[in-house]
Amino acid sequence: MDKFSFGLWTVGWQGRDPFGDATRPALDVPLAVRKLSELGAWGVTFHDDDLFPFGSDAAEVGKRVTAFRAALDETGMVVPMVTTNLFTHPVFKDGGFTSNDRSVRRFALRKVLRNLELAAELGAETIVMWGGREGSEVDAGKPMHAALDRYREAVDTVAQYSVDQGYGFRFALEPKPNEPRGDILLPTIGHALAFISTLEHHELVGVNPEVGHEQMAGLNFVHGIGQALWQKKLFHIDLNGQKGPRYDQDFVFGQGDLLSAFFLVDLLENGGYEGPRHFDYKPLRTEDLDGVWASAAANMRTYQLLRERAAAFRADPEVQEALKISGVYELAEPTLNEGESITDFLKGEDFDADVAAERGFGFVRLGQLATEHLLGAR
Ligand code: GLT
Ligand code: MN
Ligand code: MN
Ligand code: MN
Repeated sequence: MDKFSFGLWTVGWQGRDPFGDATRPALDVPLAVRKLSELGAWGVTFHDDDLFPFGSDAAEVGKRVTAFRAALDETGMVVPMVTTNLFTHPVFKDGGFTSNDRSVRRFALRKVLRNLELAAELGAETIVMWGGREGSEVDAGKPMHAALDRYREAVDTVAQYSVDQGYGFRFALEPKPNEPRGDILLPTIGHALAFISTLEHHELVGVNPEVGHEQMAGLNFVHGIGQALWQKKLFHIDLNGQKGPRYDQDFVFGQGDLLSAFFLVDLLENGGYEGPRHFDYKPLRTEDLDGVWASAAANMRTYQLLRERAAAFRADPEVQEALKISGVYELAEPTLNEGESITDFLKGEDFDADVAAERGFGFVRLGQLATEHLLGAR
């Protein structure tokens, strides 16, 4: 079975935006679980506040969790990932882990630590941390040195607690360059990977990159995912669609840069990623409830179609020949011979730069073959 999962906040989005009110009613959580299961999803993910309103008492939490569990048991849906909302309540307006207000930082850290128990009870393996409010608009107000110290302190504390309690979680930081803050800390995959290398528990922490977030920064998502995989840090992924550097569009997967989505699926399927195919999108504000379910199904359908197209691309003998001409197999060979000494290497060899410069790499043909497979023309 495909490991397709959805955040409860995705289909549950009511269409409220900075300019307009909700266009859809609130969605009942157990109903969303049943509906997603019917459509072929394998799992659901959530923020604490998606399941029970901020500030709920123990009785309310118990009631909501019981109803949620009943829907999970009935459908066989799993909860592979859980995350904590440190962005909606006004108390987090200057951040959670990195708020300049120390009392807010202590509250935020407790909120995350307390959410771990529920995540463990529900069998989650991954904890996502999206620091949407960790950032600033005024550079003088958020010195990076102190803010990153506090960020590191928080992530290390949470990871340590998971170790102490024997939860066995892995943590995935989700980068985003901006929105809702003018600038967000750990804005790209690269920033997050560099930050992770400074952590006490770096081995437990990876990334949860989102298609649209890297594209908002004008970056190549496929390359970012390629590097995260290479560093064995792709712990989770948020799939959606985005049309270039502008506001966070959260379109259905594929309904943005489709060619990039094709190469992404090719990479996920062949590059050793075994985690959930998690959709973090927003059903358009123009849609009614039928449109919400149609959009959820569209994410999964597009992923499957792209996987089929990518497999056909890989299996095509003409593609294999084009890959050879382009030097793709050659790139996998180490540049030095096995055991070759640098001194020997420096002696040089027959090489004519002008002759080597005549080589055409044939990348356009390769790109065209991909486009034709994507279009179903081959
Ligand atoms: C929020 C954000 C997403 C994150 C979610 C996890 S919450 O909707 O826009 O990109 O993945 O906290
Ligand atoms: Mn996301
Ligand atoms: Mn987004
Ligand atoms: Mn989002």
